[in-house]
Amino acid sequence: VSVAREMRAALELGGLVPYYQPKVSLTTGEIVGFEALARWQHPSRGLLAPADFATVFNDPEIGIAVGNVLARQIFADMAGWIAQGYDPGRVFFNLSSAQFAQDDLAESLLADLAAAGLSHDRIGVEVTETVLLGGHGDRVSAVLSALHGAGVRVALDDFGTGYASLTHLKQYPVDEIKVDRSFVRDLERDPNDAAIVTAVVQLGQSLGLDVTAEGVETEAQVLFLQQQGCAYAQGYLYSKPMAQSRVPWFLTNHS
Ligand code: G
Ligand code: G
Ligand code: MN
Ligand code: NA
Repeated sequence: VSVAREMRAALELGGLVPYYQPKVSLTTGEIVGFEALARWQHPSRGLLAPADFATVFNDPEIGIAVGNVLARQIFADMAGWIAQGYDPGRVFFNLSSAQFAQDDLAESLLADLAAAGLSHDRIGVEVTETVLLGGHGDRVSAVLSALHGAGVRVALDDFGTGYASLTHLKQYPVDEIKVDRSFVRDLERDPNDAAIVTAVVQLGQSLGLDVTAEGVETEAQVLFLQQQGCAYAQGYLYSKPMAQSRVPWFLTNHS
């Protein structure tokens, strides 16, 4: 059985679900939102992370459906939390290059958001440079401009690991950059990583972009990032990605 075929069944049965990793303000310590990350509750292999099924995101046959099913689930989860009196902040999710084959991607996401009763400032999208360089160049620009213009924030993911980063910051309506966790991991030991993180934070400040550090695992990393003026952090120090049902608990108990 091909992964794509198994995934088609999972989409119908609700086996593909978003998990949520909190994003924390490095100035106030408050939770400002979450990143949604796909997980597959596989009938025989257990809970799978994207490393085990990432090909489906870019499958031309089902990549669009995968993205739309996940987005609708994220909006439903958010509407549920809000109805229960919890404020999840702004929730970001990842867009794959296959999704940009959908010519009404921006309108479709905004319509799903409206159907869930959520305003545009509740969400953000993350794209990697690989997505920007993917096969749908003009549409990527148009879609991101439409979303950005509607109040959806646009984050450039895995920043520093791809090509032509600086050009992309001019060419696309980017609101935020996410420092890849490969630079954060060794920043206490590797002066080159520390220098790169410092430079990216300064670049963000100069261009008026928010900067989020990914993969934060230690208090020493937090201290360094705070000293540099990095605004936000995500990582295991705060929480691994969690199931939808745990988010209200996390929002209540995070101090
Ligand atoms: O959750 P995890 O840390 O294992 O994610 C691994 C990678 O998979 C990340 O780089 C992330 O960008 C990607 N990913 C996770 N969820 C999604 C998704 O819903 N859509 C796309 N396109 N990529 C995702
Ligand atoms: O590329 P993207 O940022 O979308 O994916 C984030 C990936 O990194 C997810 O697979 C997530 O599970 C993982 N991740 C998140 N926080 C940490 C962390 O603090 N340490 C490590 N090693 N991985 C992390
Ligand atoms: Mn991401
Ligand atoms: Na990343």
